[in-house]
Amino acid sequence: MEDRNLTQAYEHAKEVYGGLGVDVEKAMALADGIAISMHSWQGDDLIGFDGSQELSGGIASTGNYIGRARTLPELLADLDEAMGMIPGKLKVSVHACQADLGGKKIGRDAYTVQHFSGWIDWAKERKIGLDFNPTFFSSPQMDGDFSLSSFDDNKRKFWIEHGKRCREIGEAFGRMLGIRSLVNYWMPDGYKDIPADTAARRELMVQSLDEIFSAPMDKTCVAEALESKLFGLGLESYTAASHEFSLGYAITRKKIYTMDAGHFHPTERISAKFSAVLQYLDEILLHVSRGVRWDSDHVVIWDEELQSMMNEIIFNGYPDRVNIGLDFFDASINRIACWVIGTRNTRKALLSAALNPIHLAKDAERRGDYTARLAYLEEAKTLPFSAVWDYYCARQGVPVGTEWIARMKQYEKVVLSTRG
Ligand code: RNT
Ligand code: ZN
Repeated sequence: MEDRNLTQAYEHAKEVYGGLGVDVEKAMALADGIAISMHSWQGDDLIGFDGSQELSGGIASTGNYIGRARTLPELLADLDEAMGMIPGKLKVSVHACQADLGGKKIGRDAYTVQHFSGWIDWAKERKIGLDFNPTFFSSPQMDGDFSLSSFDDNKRKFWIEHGKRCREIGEAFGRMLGIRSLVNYWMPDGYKDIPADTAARRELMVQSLDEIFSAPMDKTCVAEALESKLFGLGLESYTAASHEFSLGYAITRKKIYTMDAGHFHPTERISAKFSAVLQYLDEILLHVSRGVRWDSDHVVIWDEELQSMMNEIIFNGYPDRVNIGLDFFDASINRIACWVIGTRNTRKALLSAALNPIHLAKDAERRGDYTARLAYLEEAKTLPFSAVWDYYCARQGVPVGTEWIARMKQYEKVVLSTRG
């Protein structure tokens, strides 16, 4: 903390916030301690290392920027580089297709924690937790775009086994790292055009999920989440695991419900839904993303919706019930920068929420004084937030402001540009 300007600006901000009844130190500690689960697949365009060549399942990563991580060591090095520029508590979310099979041909129905030992060693050294995701796409075992609701008994069974393996791997992650692992189930299963039978697939999907989750697991090590979706590319007319389907499943089976910011109609905002679904669920998982006109998974920027999401978590006291995961993938710009921008922004929005003197607006609301409520909400937007953010970054030993850009460019020159 040598920069005197930084410290002076911080001291001033502390006074301003203090005058409004906000304890800046407490706010920084709160925002710093909330885990953000960084999605590993920003680094490899979701190609993985288990032999799949291109993405299926109605999702897409567009762009051809240099430096895609082609191996696990490359991906881990890139994650390290990004994490050195991001303040606060992190986890990393791994996809099953990122297994390290050591050149062997192994089906996804036979993956074990051994195929992720490289991930575990890496996470252990950094004292971070790992979340996990089955990969129900990009595989010759898919029945078109169907997995758990395939009418083909063999294919469906294959994917059920994959689903079981993934919980086992998650449980092992949790046990070995001492931090609970969240395993997020997302299946693309759906139709491009109008189905004749909308029930059959969903009945199979419920049966398959129930079978996957039938074995008892240590809840302190693993928890499972189910992600809903409106539609995917080429799957416009019908998605088996729709919102109502997944929410109902999560409530009745005591699972976590995953809400992806890009999975709803463009005018819907998931931030508006947290306090509704949390009346019935213990926990939810967020996939923080940014859809531009469709579920395009653009890099998360500090926009109104990101701030609203983090406000909902902080203002309602939900840090222990809302798990924050990121889910975006842009291959058209430097992938390290994508992680840094999106994750720093999420942390920034958390800190901004924690610093908001929301008690003033809440008190006004209780009194029925909606004029004062609006005034407080608006004045909060121009409080000296950036002075606290910069100070916080400096104190956590990560670059302040634009400093990280030169570092990212240097890594691109020395490391990324050498990749074929
Ligand atoms: C797809 C879902 C899902 C994936 C990840 C990679 O629309 O959002 O979460 O993005 O599994
Ligand atoms: Zn998602």
